[in-house]
Amino acid sequence: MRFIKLGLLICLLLGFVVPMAQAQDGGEGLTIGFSQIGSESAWRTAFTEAVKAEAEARGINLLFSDAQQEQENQIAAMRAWIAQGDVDAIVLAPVVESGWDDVLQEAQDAGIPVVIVDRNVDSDPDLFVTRVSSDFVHEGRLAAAWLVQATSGQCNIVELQGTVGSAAASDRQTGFNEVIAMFPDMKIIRSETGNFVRTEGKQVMESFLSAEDPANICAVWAHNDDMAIGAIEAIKEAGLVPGQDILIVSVDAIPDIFDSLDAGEANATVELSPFMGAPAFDAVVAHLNGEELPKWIPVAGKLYTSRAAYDADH
Ligand code: GZL
Repeated sequence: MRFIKLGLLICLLLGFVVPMAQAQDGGEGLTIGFSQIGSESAWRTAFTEAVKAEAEARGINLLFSDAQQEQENQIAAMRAWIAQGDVDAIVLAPVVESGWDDVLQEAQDAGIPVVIVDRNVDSDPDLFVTRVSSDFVHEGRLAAAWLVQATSGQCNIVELQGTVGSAAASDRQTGFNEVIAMFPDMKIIRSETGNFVRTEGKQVMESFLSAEDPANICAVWAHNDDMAIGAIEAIKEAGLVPGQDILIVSVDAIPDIFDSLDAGEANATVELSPFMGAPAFDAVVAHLNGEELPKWIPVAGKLYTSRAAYDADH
């Protein structure tokens, strides 16, 4: 025993440092908790499936939690993973921006790195490794710029907002409003949340059509395609022609919106890639291997007016 201690002492004196456990390139063998918001939209479901498939392909042991749109469920899942003691990292898709400081601090205190995906948190950036997401403000700008050119800068717009308090909703609104503010005859005349949900988008659109003379509504700006498709149903049931009587612009580029675009019932959608699992897992591996990472890893998306144009890019 004495010789072992002496050997260790010599190693330490000679500067041999036992290397930290290095994560394999793709993350094989890691246990990662993925806290997902829910399944409120077709895009969210596609995002979940893409992350699970990526984890499977990499040999990552993915612990998955569907929070059913409740922040408290996300926090509970994270706390369970922290307590479990063998979770190497957490990937968090936060439902809203605020209320994450404590659990992020607890994860950091437990030595568990957190990567944010998709929506943002308003916590101190030192509390998470990085954020993988699209640029929501840019998405709003693209949608508004398209509508300005489609209407020559004259349009009364009704807005279907996403989840109140979410970065996706507030930032898309910011970007859209920045652009239309340059055009005095581009006006938002009604705005209400449909929570990114198709049925709620339809219900809110029905209320807009009751409250306004439909002839006074030039366009729908929906923060996601699911609510846009709900609005299309409401417009048709009101005897109007979506895509012509009332223009439709939204975000996500889900398969169903391309059916509407090609039927002439919608006009434009801004792509939001669901494939954020790979950059998120790469960030976990890089961090575990001691690499410095930027605080934001952007995922790009373009505006499309047809499936053919989208397919030409993918
Ligand atoms: C935005 C994302 C939004 C999608 C919706 O990145 O958080 O949430 O646009 C989803 O479809 O509900």
